[in-house]
Amino acid sequence: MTEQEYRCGGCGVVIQTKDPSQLGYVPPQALQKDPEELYCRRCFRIRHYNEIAPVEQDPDVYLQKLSVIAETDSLVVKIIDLFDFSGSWIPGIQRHVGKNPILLVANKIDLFPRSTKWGRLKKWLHHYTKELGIDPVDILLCSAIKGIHMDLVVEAIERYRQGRDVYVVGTTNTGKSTFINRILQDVAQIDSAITTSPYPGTTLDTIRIELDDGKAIIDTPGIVWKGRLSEWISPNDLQRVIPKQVLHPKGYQLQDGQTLFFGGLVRMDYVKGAKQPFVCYVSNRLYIHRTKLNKADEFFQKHRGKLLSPPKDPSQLSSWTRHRFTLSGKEKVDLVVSGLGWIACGKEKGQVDVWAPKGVQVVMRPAII
Ligand SMILES: Nc1nc2c(ncn2[C@@H]2O[C@H](COP(=O)(O)OP(=O)(O)OP(=O)(O)O)[C@@H](O)[C@H]2O)c(=O)[nH]1
Ligand SMILES: [Mg+2]
Repeated sequence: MTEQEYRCGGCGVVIQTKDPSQLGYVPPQALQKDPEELYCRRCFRIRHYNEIAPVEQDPDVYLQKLSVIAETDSLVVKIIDLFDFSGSWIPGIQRHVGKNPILLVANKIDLFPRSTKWGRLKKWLHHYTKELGIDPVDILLCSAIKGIHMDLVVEAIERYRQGRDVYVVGTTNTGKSTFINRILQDVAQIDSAITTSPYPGTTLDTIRIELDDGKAIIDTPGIVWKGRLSEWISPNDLQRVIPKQVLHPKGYQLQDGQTLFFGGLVRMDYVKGAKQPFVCYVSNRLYIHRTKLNKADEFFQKHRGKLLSPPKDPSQLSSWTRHRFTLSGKEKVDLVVSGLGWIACGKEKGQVDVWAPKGVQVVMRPAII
């Protein structure tokens, strides 16, 4: 057997012993150990030193890997990051997975405030999933990291897989590998087999974990979707943008002619309308600054990269594009900046401009909470 046939148990990449600067490197003596327990140098560093190891990915390669699923007979578990619902979708997922049933698992519920009405949220998910043209066999809510509702998820997987393989799919950073690790830990008492990290693009190839019945649960590399702000910012800045704790929403009563800055990443102008609340669901570590709209440009020029950070280095991000929204006053809506969070608006009529780096998705949706 050549060394090329070994794969890293942490990220799925092919193992090599020739070039320490390339992916998949292990020192030659490592090959003498159990090949099932090989971890590449990148995984070793992420796991033991929390090192940041971004890899430039070609989105098409990962989409091709996903398309293999269409030729199998399996259950597809699609992981959604509930904090970033719109950034969690793989466009045309049904095409990629063929006729295989999809079980939708909304992860990271631990970030949602305790007052969340879960029944209502589930209805919201059903509605949106339908609108996106997907008909999952079921929708479940969980937190892989905290182990919330994982028993129900495992039960549902057993029920729907009917003796077939299980593919776990999703965009980057939704928690697929954490989810599989949690299942392995709960069901087989195996400790953290797959590498996870706070940065997108951790898993590099499919990782197959055999089940007792000869079938497998398969981790897949996250699909890269550049509409998310989190795909554009540096790993250091990301630490202030991706929430780790339950969200403490910050509410502002705004008059028209007022502006909110979200660090130096995004800006929201309340252009026109009656006084109303705007509640921000973003990482607790992200600084929000309120100022007057007519002073906002000047304020930004003066404080960007300092008070208004992240980004620490403003030149890293593309310039802002304006997204204009009309609040109809009929229903409660959220303005979502993919990868950053959302702003729940009040029920007054109005006009809002959201400025976000070019390419980042900004949308309006009926309120999630
Ligand atoms: N708050 C919270 N964070 C989670 C949860 N599950 C995973 N995470 C975090 O999300 C980040 C990404 O987790 P991974 O498991 O590496 O995500 P992935 O989908 O495998 O990512 P790729 O391999 O890049 O596609 C890590 O920082 C995890 O700790 C959860 O239930 N709640
Ligand atoms: Mg992963």
